[in-house]
Amino acid sequence: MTEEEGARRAADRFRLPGVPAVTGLVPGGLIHRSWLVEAGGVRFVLQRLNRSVFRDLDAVMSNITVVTRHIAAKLEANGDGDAERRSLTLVEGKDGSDWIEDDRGDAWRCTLYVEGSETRLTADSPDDAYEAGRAFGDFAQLMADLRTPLAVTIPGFHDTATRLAALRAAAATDRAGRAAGVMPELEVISEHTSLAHILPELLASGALPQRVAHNDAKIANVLFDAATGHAWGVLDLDTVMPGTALHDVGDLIRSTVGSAAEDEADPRRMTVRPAMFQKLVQGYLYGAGPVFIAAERALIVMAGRAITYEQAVRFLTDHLAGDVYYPIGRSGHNLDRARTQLALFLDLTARADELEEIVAAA
Ligand code: GN1
Ligand code: MG
Repeated sequence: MTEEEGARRAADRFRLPGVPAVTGLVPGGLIHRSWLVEAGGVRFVLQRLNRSVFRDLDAVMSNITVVTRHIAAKLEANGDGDAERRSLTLVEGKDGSDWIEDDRGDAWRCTLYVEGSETRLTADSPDDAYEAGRAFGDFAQLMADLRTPLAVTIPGFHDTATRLAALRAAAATDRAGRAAGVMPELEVISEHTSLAHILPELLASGALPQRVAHNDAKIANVLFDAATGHAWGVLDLDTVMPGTALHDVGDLIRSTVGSAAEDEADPRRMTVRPAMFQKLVQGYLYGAGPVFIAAERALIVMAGRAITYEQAVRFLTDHLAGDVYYPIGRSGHNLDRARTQLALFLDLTARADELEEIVAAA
């Protein structure tokens, strides 16, 4: 059975308004595999979920249900009837469940495809950066009064110290025989390990509020109106969990402010674009409003550096482990990703004062 046939059979098990046809792959995400499906003239996104990354799918799906219902209820209360575009709409399985398991043990879920939307891998203009910031700022504001506790679906997801320990272990084991080739990268990483502790310590001491964070706040997870460039909302709620808004601000900086894609093969092409940073911060502050407090604002630049650093650590770890977590499209792909993240991290660090001034004026 081909992968596409597997997808078609899985689609059959959801409550769709007609006989489903698989019309193509949805590119982008690194962890799941997604297809476009059409049924009864309506389009859907069908996803085969990565069960080794998300071990408790019931908890993941229950977090998503809690969050999407909360968003829909708030939008409705505000007289904003746009929930289908501004948030995810899950389609039930024929058995009433929110995800299904096929006879091979693969897990699937289905959501409504938002017609007229598009996604971007990076910001092409300062307007894109503003809109991405605003969409995630809105998300923080919408989540601020969510009282239902969310499950921790991946413990330590943004615990940079744990990520560093995994890198050290991967370098020591050197399973793929690649450690000798990444000494300069390991060196740079070890010069900045103190960054790993800042956010966790401030969270633990209560100096930073714990919030519902998206935790994968890259610009690729923003849903844009293809005609106007306006952002409708955010996608990919798999990692919504307790955390800090700064995890999201940091990931937005990582994915939006740089001049190249996260997997650019030539790290010299990755530099900071201050105009993008300015618009991103303005958009975020506008969306989040008073919910985002001064203690958080003071750490925006640091968060961008910390999350970019963490992502470099994660990509380098996977390179050393033999590319077992992030799928690769070419040899050395995870090394390219790690080097390009490090280049961005170093430029964010070199220009931190300039970026602090931009935050102060935003
Ligand atoms: C993964 O699968 P995707 O593209 O949504 C990863 C994120 C990384 C991101 C880097 C569960 O996200 O943490 O920041 O790749 N998701 C998980 O592009 O590990
Ligand atoms: Mg994700």
